Amino acid sequence: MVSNRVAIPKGGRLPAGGLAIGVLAALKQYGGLWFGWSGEVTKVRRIKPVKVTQGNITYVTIDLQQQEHDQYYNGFCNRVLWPLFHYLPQFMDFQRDQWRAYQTVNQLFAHKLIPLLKPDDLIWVHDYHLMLLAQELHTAGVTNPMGFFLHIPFPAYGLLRSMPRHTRVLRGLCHYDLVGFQTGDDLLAFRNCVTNDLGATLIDDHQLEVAGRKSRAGVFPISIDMSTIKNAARKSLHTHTRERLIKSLARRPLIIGVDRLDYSKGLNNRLQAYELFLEKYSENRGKAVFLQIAPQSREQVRAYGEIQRELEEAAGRMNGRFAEFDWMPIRYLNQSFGRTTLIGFLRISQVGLVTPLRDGMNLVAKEYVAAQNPAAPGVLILSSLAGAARELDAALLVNPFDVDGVAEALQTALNMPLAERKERHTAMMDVIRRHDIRAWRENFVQQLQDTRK
Ligand code: ADQ
Repeated sequence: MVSNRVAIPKGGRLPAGGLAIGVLAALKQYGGLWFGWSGEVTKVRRIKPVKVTQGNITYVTIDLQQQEHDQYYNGFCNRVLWPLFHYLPQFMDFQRDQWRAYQTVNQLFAHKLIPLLKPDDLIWVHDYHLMLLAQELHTAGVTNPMGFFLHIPFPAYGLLRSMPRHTRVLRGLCHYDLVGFQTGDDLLAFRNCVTNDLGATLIDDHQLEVAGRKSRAGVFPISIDMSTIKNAARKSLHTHTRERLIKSLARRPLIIGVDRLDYSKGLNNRLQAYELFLEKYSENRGKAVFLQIAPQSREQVRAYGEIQRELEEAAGRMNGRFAEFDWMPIRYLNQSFGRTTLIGFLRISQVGLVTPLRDGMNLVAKEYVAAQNPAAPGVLILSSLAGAARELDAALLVNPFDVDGVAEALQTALNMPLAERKERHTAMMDVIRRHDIRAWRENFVQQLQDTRK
């Protein structure tokens, strides 16, 4: 496995990020090597990568230098690719130096990875940071099968064209033997882009050819490890944090949101919707409690600092406006929690509020469903613009830009009869059980192996 950042678990704690959680769950199954950035930014890079083995996984990491970190990671990755691929071009800020750094770091990864490769290795690369890696490895003569999985959405051609160097990125992607997406929409957009931009020939629904090189492209919706969530939910029943939260609620219904603090997660619109909900359905004042957990991420990118300030203001204003001496409408936390605690919080919430403006998949939506007590499940309110909505269509689907619609959905969710809650929950559990993290990994690896033929 290769990804920008390698997340070595420390004391049972994982970083708050879907990629790390998905990759780790998949690696644990059969073991393997995970290569990428250590998270350290140094003046002078250590010559030898650092190697750590835990159980059946070996983690090999390299450091980035300050300029690479600024221009590749904070620059081209998070100021260009991330906003554009999430259909939010207003946050895009392209600079040529950043593109050059993106190329250089992809080369660096190739260069450091090559000595670690064995002839029969399958190479599975993750996410938008490393779209040129296969090309670099090919240039260096590596012939192992190479697969790529995009964790975020793939934009429509009309939008992708607004990104300078998009043709180079598309060409880079076509060097992979297999390119995987979260949903059919992403795959369709990709096929459309490569035919329009590179003149690719579509051989069939899954194969394409560019400049004499054949690749496969398919849909592999990422999922969760159901047994891990179920165990965490069971363990959480005996935790002190759960008791404290229940006590603090004093039988009031809990609405929960759990997201990395990111403008793509629609937190501003979500807070507005909750405020409107309290305004319109005043019987919920003094009752409903909204717990929004949003650990900070990418603090060095300006847009993230701005959204953080906006959210603090919105939460403060709402509490100032509606709070009573013994009730606060919103509890807004920038903290990360251990898995058991977090899953325990999801389990006791009557409503899971997941309303990104765009999301590749959104694992929190699936975790919320899996964490519920089947005898009295809560209701998932889910953005129709999250990849997860393609599978979890038994959730209450909302458009996150329609603030009135989200406020209405909150009212519907809190008043939904038990029979309907159970019916929706069962339907969603059936999907998650059939397509869990194991299915994601096995389908991808099987298809990557098939490309050897
Ligand atoms: P993310 O954008 O990080 O992932 P998501 O899929 O929701 O989004 O995953 C977040 C993960 O971090 C979840 O497992 C969640 O439980 C955990 N988490 C969030 N906040 C936490 C907190 N405060 N404490 C502890 N854990 C926390 C990217 C894409 C998604 C895609 C995933 C996987 O943006 O669309 O679903 O990769 O492909």
